Amino acid sequence: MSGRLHARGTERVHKNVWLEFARLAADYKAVNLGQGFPDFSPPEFVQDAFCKAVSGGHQMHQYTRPFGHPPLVHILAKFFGRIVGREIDPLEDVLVTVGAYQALFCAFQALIEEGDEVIIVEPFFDCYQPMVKKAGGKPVYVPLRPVSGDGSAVPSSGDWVLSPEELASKFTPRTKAVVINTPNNPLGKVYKTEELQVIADLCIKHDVLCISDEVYEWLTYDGNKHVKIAGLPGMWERTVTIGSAGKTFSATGWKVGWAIGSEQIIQRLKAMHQMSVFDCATAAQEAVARGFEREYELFGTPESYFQQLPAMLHQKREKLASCLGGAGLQPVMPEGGYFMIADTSSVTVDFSDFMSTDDEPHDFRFVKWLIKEKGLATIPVSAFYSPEHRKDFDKYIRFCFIKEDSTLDAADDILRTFSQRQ
Ligand code: IK2
Repeated sequence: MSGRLHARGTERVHKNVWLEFARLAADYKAVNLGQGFPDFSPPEFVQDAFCKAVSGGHQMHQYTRPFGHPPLVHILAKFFGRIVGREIDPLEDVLVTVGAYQALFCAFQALIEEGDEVIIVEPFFDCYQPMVKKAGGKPVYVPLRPVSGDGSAVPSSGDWVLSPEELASKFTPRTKAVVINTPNNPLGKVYKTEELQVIADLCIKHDVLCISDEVYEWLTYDGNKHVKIAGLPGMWERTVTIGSAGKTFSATGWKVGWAIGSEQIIQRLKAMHQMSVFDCATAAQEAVARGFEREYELFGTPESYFQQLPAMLHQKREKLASCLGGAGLQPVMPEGGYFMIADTSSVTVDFSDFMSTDDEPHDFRFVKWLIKEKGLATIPVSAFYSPEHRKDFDKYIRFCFIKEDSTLDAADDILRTFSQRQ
């Protein structure tokens, strides 16, 4: 096709890890620990709120306020204001989006210009890269690196750290933003205040933005606490914090997300939102608002879903880690989120009969083999890295553990065959 008939940055849309591996998982009817969504229902209080919304009169079936349904922006401002210890203006500082995904899209399109450099910490949720490029920006990558212990302890996502010197070396006069994701997908790392402070100091020193993807903010384990970089001194006015009701209330199909930040930044994102979707689904926003209102009242109590969900996931995390360990796939214990990566090095597989190309990274081949030969779907971790660092991390694959125990048991049955050798 003539170059005049399309725009740059749209050519590789079909090469998407989610499309590819969801299709394979479905074709092979695999036990699915691949894509990150629960295979159980959201809590009853939000389901009830949704039902009430759709049966409660005509307004819930019509457009609501374009930048966010009023009850939702009010409770988000109140909730997050309490966490970061500042007054958040519901009408100016909050934008409701079609999932966190659209919040990310609006942020990159609204804030990044041709030639801007954007520092992305690896591993990263894969859409950051094409979104930055589509906005005309240049992604600059800096990986979290595992610090090796003495081998006695179970590896943890906390062992993966950012070198302050390496990060500092990536800043140039063209740097516009730093993108972080805590708790991290796929690793599960929960950044500590000291680590965020290093990033914050550099953002302030170089006068750059921080885009902080916090969709797994309620899911932390072993006493690890999620910290919002927007709450650190000097960061509110330069940070966009992104969240997801899909991850918060186990309802990924509702596609409700948000961006929170200073009015000066959020008004730019609102412009992109207005040019793209304009308005989000009313009933879903109403249900999410009711969910947050309940959680606001119950915050910190055992009845809170924000306590119950991580408690349930903690058990699932232990279960999966023990299955993986038994199969010789050394897990990296996540401090947060609902994914676990595991090292495939000690499992020897003969790929020669597999429909993979020779230049394909090891983890892609491993996952294809696992789906086709063993009926277990996972995601290759090198998909969360830049081309320059992909090879260094292609021994890992990612498992999702927000699944029914019966699904985890089915995965365990498959993994047990590993210890009996392929
Ligand atoms: N940001 C991160 C870090 C995410 O993980 C997601 C959702 N991705 O989950 C798919 C997977 O990794 O298997 C998003 C943003 C997007 O969130 P939402 O669903 O609210 O658009």
